[in-house]
Amino acid sequence: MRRTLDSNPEDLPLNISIPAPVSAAVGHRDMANAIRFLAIDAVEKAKSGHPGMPMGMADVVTVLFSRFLKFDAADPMWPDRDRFVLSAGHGSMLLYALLFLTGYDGVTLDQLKAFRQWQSKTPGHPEYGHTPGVETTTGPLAQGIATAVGMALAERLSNARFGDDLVDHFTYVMAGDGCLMEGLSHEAISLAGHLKLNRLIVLFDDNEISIDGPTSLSCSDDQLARFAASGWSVRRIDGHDPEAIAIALEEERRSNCPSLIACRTVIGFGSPARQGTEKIHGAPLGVSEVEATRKALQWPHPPFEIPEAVLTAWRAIGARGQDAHKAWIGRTLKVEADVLSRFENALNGTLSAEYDQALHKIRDGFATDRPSIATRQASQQVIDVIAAALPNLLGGSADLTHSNLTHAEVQRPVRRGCFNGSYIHYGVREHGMAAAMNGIALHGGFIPYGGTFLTFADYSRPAIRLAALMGVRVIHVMTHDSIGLGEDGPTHQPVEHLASLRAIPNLLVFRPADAVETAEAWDCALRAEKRPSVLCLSRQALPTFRSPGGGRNRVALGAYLVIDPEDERDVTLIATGSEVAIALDAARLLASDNIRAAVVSAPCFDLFAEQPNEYRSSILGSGPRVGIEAAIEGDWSRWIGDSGEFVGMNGFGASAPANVLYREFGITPEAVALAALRCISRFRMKAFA
Ligand SMILES: Cc1ncc(C[n+]2csc(CCOP(=O)(O)OP(=O)(O)O)c2C)c(N)n1
Repeated sequence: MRRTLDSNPEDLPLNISIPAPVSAAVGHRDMANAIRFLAIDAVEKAKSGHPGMPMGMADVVTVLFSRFLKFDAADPMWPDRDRFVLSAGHGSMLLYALLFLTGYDGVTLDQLKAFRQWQSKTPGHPEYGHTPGVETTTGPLAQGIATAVGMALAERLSNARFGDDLVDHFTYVMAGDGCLMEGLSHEAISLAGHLKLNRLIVLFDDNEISIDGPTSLSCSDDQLARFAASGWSVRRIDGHDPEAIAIALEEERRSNCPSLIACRTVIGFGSPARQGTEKIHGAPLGVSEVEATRKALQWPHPPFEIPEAVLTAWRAIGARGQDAHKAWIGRTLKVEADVLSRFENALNGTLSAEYDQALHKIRDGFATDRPSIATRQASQQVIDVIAAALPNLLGGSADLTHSNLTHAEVQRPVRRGCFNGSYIHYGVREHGMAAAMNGIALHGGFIPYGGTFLTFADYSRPAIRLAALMGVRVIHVMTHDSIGLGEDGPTHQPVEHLASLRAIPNLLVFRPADAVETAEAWDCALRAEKRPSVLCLSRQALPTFRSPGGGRNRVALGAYLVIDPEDERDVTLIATGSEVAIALDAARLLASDNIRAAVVSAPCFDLFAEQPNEYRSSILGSGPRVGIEAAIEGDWSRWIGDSGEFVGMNGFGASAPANVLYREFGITPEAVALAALRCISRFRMKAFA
């Protein structure tokens, strides 16, 4: 697998021909310098940013975009385009310069001049959905490479379903030393190598510099050996030699496994005083050094001025893919109507009519049968029926399939060379799984879900946060959601996780209380096209309290009344998940003392917060309130107010059977009833005062 080829043309197999440079009129040097100086000038104007990486990698991306990348700047969302992921997101000006030069709509010279400014299309780091041509949000190092693994996997999965005519593209990643130092990169590299994702090519900006100085300060890894050990095809080239870059790309595109091309570059290439040092990583060059760099690189043009011939050549590159694009459209017209409609439905993430029926049927079945099962088991039953109705549902787990209960009967495993399966064994790689799911969702064609224990949400949190920031539909199935998991003890018992996940904007955190709510939570998550979701599910069995009738999805309201005393209520008990049953028992205890308690199930704080004020007030009531959740209090005061009480955890859990833990930590119907009485009396005292 390991190659020592130094990109000597004589080493090439005879049948390989390398695409020629696109423009005969303009040389490679000027094409690459256009990128360098747009980056230099934009950083200079913004007085902040990272010029070093774009200056160093300009030669590599010039060759990639001009001779290899399949794209059509006029249609950034063409499904069969190659993906280009800038994992080293701090070098965002590299990408913005390319998008401007190749002619992406809206990425104008004025936008480059507004680099890093309020509401510009050129924010500090690339943001998906904000700038056309940006395939994923990057900046947190290694997220890009790990997301790209998901994209490359989605490409193979789609290809297996729809064939070469519709799906046949590469995913290119530009990653730096920082990306490869991050632990996440290991999970990503390992998974990609295992699955032999041969359409994935990583261009490593092998400049041996990071912020603190030479990478030798902190890292001695032999990156080529490391990737090779994970089953990658690897090589090192001179990243400033266009022909070496072209040969490497051409060869690696034919590899039967993922490829790493370590491009030995000089950071800040062309800056006489700073190149090759950390000084050029993340600071403007300054007027005199910019001048010196212009001279050194023979680029006499004023800031932001691209000579017409150079711009024309770059624009031709932006249009180079139009023929391939047209040919692809032609092929789509030739495929059978039902294949095309399946393809379109997959790309649009459509929920089929069969899905609607299946979901309603199982939800109503739960309401009628009222099973006493764990919500993870209810989820398993939901997945079983919806997977059969949703061909674009893509399951998986980080090696906890049998605990998360995430595998549907109809799902066959995805394996290397066998991509028509729909269940991914992500291995013990929670972070890699979460990032790959982002890539799968961004690529399109699938709705990914993946399982782990809720306590390990911490391992995947950075990728979950990015999913929320990007607004992509990925579904995290996180089971064993409280001390209710019992004997595994405090390492496995989440206490702060609900609060910390709820703190992420644009993330839906569901904690269903019974089988019916579990089905409804799945429905909400699947319909949330622009938001990720976390389904927090119990290990232990919970009674079903919802009854048949009323087709309305109550979970979609975020919170609703389970017990609604007909007259005035004395107190409102608000609970989530497994604690709703405790609240219901507490209400019964209070009723025996003639205290009228309303019980609210609040499976999703985020959705409840979005309801109109009147609805929220009608649910919460105007009297005293008690919140119950086997977790730390977090921002429960939002719902219970200053005079409310919270019954939950104050610290970590412990190892014991669940019922013992609930008793010892005081999360019982009796404790809730007492808290309610205290609240009521405080409330009345206040009223009299
Ligand atoms: C997870 C994460 N940690 C830290 C940073 C801050 N940071 C941005 S770039 C960088 C150094 C990256 O070095 P390298 O990849 O070699 O980039 P180069 O210096 O070659 O541009 C760091 C630490 C970050 N963006 N993401």
